[in-house]
Amino acid sequence: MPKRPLRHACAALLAVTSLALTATGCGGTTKNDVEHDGGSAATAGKADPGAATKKGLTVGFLPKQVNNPYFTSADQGGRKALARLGSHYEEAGPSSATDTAGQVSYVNTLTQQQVDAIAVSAQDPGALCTALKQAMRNGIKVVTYDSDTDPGCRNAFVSQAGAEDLGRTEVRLLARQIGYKGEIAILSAAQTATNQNTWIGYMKDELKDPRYKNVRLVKIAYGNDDAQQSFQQTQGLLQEYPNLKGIVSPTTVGVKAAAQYLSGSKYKGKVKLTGLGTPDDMRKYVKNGTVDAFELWDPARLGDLAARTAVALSSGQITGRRGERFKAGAKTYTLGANGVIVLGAPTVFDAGNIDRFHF
Ligand code: RAM
Repeated sequence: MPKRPLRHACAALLAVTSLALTATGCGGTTKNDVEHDGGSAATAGKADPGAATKKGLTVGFLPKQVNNPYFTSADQGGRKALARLGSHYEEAGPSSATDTAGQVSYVNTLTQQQVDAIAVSAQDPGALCTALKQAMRNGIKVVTYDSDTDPGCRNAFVSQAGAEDLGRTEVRLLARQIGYKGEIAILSAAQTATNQNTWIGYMKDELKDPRYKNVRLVKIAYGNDDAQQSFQQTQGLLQEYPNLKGIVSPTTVGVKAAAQYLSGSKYKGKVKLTGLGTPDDMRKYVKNGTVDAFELWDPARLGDLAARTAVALSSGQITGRRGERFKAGAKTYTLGANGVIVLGAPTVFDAGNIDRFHF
């Protein structure tokens, strides 16, 4: 059965109810069906690394949150890459980083629109799975970027940096700044966010090392990638823990709000802050002595790689299995376990280099 009509039929059904779709197994016998590869949902059949790069594809970007400058940069990177490859870009997504139901309905909308691929940053590892599996059954390739789902719910994950490395380096940066002594807290994004929770897991593990024996993690607060909530959570942390020596905030929205609070308070320069921020957001706090150093990758390059991965999947150059290789611009990437593709190492920004970066 040809792909388009089938996908169309499925989409029509989807409009009625996604539960009915699960029961009918719509698309269950097509060659686009998915199989499990001990991890990622690899597409049946072999990858053909020499296959031509398809043009005229439509890739729908679904960020955690549309009005977050980090995702604006990331998705613009995706848009530019798709334009260069002769394909089309769309973006849809919720304005709140805790609107998981909203993300599910955007997956369903993109499925009904019969896009060729979806690039999604998931607010929650499991909540999108039914909808994403349905999309894959309809022949749509699914790439997660920035924040993953459970591996069986997508074909590949484009990770911003090694998750372990990010978690551990955040703790190392902060511990150095507080002289390896005192109470610290984490200001995270949404409580369900896959990426932040993975990094926090490695932060806790790093803290088990004897060199941190005098460092104590007293609280993990959640600002939900909302500027006001993150600001209030920072204020609350300082009220609850007056001896707090440092905060690590692995979210661009959180670290900016925490810097804003600290810089206008008596804690400026005394309570150390690090995390994952954009140079444009953090420049003034580095210059005014609130923040010594923080890190990030280039979000536009992450979006670029997510788009190129989506096109490589749709072109059959990769299927989502470990060891497959594909060319993205000038670089060749290899899929790791569970279909994970790592962008590269993050950059640490401080007063010495921040003016060289603009994003
Ligand atoms: C926020 C989001 C995003 C995360 C960055 C560091 O913008 O939570 O998922 O990767 O921060």
